[in-house]
Amino acid sequence: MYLSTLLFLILNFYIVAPDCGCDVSRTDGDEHCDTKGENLYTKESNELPIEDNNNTWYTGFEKMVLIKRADFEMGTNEPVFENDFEDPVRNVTVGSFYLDIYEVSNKDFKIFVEATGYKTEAEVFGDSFIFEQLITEEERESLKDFRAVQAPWWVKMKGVTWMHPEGPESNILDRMDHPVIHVSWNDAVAFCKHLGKRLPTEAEWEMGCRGGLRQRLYPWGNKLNAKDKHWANLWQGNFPETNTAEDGFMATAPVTEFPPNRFGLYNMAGNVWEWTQDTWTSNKALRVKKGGSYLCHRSYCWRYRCAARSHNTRDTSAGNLGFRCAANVPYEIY
Ligand SMILES: *[C@@H]1O[C@H](CO)[C@@H](O)[C@H](O)[C@H]1NC(C)=O
Ligand SMILES: *[C@@H]1O[C@H](CO)[C@@H](O)[C@H](O)[C@H]1NC(C)=O
Ligand SMILES: [Ca+2]
Ligand SMILES: [Ca+2]
Repeated sequence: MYLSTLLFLILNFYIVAPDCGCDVSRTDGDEHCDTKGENLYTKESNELPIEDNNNTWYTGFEKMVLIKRADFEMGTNEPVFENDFEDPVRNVTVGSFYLDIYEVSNKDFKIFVEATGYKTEAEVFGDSFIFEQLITEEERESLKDFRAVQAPWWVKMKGVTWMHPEGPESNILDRMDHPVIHVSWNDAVAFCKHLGKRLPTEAEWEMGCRGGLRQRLYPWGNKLNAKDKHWANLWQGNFPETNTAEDGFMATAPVTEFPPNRFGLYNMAGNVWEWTQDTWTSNKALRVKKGGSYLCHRSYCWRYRCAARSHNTRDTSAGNLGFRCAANVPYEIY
């Protein structure tokens, strides 16, 4: 009796324990079982003090936060995507800099365009990439020859621009506070430059994302849905068929949504991918983007981790790719 109970427990452990539903079916939409790194989660570790990283508002730039010079551990020793060069963990020293607390919004971008007459690359080229579920069946059918080979849910559509994110008939009037999308790396650089700012380096971006926490998966810690809440605008459901939008958003969310991290930064993970200055590790023609987007689901794009990274060419634009700016700190306050 005793032995059989013990056997039962052991068998059950070996059969059941490795299978929390993540390994067998990674598309079942169960986002609650992040096995990798979850063991690191404790309340205390998610409440580490941010030494030497006091949030201070700088009056020279609106809505930016000062991130003070510090070392931080960049990357991960548990890379999820080997080809993304996420590993290893290494100490990187980042000098003091300012970072926008929000992704650049449509409203911000409109002010820039009105002041400068700037034309984005999507406007110049006449098209941009859009996620197929955001357009009609007829549009999808007519565009079937314009799909991205490795990601057939992306279609290149004519007339898609930051002002018309789902084609000429669409507009942004009811989402001026959402992140600007369909902007290329070159567009992002031009915007930041106009304000006396610049794109963050990848190290700056990742330091901001981590918000003073050491080696956590996300800006808020290791649990995706800590306290049974949604902390970022991601994808819930089976990608790419079903978006249940449990987090409240099918596509982009206002840049002010979801709780900020300890540095006061919003939507570092999710909502839209964000361009950085850096060139890609194995191809200098590509630029690094960080943070994942509202289309990211653990099953195929677990890239809303701070260590995760991806890339695009400098002239690429898409419906899930935006940016925020950084700025240098004047020497007096170093
Ligand atoms: C951060 O703020 C605390 C409390 O206000 C202060 O004691 C500390 O000196 C500050 N640290 C830095 C680096 O400014
Ligand atoms: C980074 O530096 C800290 C402080 O010196 C140290 O404790 C830690 O082990 C270092 N991490 C790595 C990956 O070298
Ligand atoms: Ca969502
Ligand atoms: Ca983001």
